[in-house]
Amino acid sequence: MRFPSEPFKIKVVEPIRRTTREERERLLQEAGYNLFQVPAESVYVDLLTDSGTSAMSDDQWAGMMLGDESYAGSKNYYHFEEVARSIFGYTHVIPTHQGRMAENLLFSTVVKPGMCVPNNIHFDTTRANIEHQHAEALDLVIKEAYDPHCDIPFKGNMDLVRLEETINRVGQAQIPLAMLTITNNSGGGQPVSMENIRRTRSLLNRYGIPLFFDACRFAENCFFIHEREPGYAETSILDIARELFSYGDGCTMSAKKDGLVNIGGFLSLNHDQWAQDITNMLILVEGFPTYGGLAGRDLEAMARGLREVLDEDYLRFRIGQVRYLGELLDAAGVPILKPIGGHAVYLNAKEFLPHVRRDEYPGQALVVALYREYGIRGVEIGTVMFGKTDSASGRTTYPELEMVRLAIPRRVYTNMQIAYVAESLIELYRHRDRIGGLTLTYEAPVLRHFTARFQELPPHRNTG
Ligand code: P61
Repeated sequence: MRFPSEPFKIKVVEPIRRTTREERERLLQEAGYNLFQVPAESVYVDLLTDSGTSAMSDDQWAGMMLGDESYAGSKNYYHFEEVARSIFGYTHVIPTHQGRMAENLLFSTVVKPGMCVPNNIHFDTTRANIEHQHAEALDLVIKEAYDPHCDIPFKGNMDLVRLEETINRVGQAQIPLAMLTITNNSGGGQPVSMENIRRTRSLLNRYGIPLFFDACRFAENCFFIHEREPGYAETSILDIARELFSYGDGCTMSAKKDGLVNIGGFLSLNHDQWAQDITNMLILVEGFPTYGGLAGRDLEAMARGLREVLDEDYLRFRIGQVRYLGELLDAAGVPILKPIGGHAVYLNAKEFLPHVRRDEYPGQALVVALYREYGIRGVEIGTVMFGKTDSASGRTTYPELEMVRLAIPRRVYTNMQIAYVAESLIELYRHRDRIGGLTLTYEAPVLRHFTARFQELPPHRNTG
């Protein structure tokens, strides 16, 4: 089957409300044309994120009823620890309320001012948490990752030549760890191959530098290895995951993605001294080590979710549903990033709206138009999220890619809703010349995309 059907049936439904175009127009104005500021109940299909938006299974909900809310030594922690060890294989398992806290604890413990942390591409919270330590977050993905048309199987791979150059340039003592984000979210949800991971590991070994995974979407990455990498077609997803993590020294995890939960995360690692320092900090800012900012029931749901996500039928459907949307769009000529990612389809906003100048935020303009016309919410992953304006010179640095991400929540939408999204976008693409750009009227100093405000520029301003 090219697009496998759902390997589940629906037991509970949440009604969604249709809104009128006038209502959406008003909401957009009130939100300063920032979709993060629009109430979710006024969104028809919400593709803002796949993070924390999964539908949990009946088994996970049943587990919630078995929550042991003891302050210390909750049985759910031990279950979660056992599951995490059986997949990731690292000695210490430290729960946190979500991914960025795992990042914060790790980096505040091991990263010192002036140091450098290479990654394929850092996600924005990872970058922000490293920069918060006055260190450099360096992106070293292979150059093909920046070509939206280059259709290769492992576009999330690390550029090993540049990694070695970096080590020689800054010195190994200045690199407390290197990271690999699997799949590479900011580069289009693209996987990293086992071979690249193995080679990254052996390069880092030569310099004694630890390797950590940003493991948010590890199961999706493992599925791509299963599907695409020679030698893994007969290997189970669990065994692929075990091999993959065996090349690392630890991982940070937002379980809101491939943990199939609405809240939760963790940090897992082998280094005893780091783990002790991190645990001391955890107690200060998050909670006791056997709950780490979560309820016992959340730990139970996470333990069960981590097992479920490795199911091959589930992953085949999951990756297939994202591919279904991507292929409908591609067949109609809508410009998307190739190949189609694991958790999302990424629209190429530069090609979708060639008449909107870069400094008029084509990605954000597309997000606004998609909501106004069809009630669909996507997220800009481009200049608003990653661009930087220098306050002294007023000059903006632009990221290489200008994208709109349509992230598909796990087990939430039916393929009819996905088809609605495709039809809407195909229609919007036909009328793309009616869409104008935006001007930025407010930005916060960090992670500006959450609270930025915009004004619309008149349509056709740049169409000549
Ligand atoms: C997302 F607009 N991702 O993709 P936390 N690493 C990676 C992530 O994808 C990630 C985190 C770490 C989100 C949520 C999100 O500005 C934004 O559990 C590869 O969210 O703390 C999160 O995990 C952090 C969306 C986060 C954003 C920050 O939609």
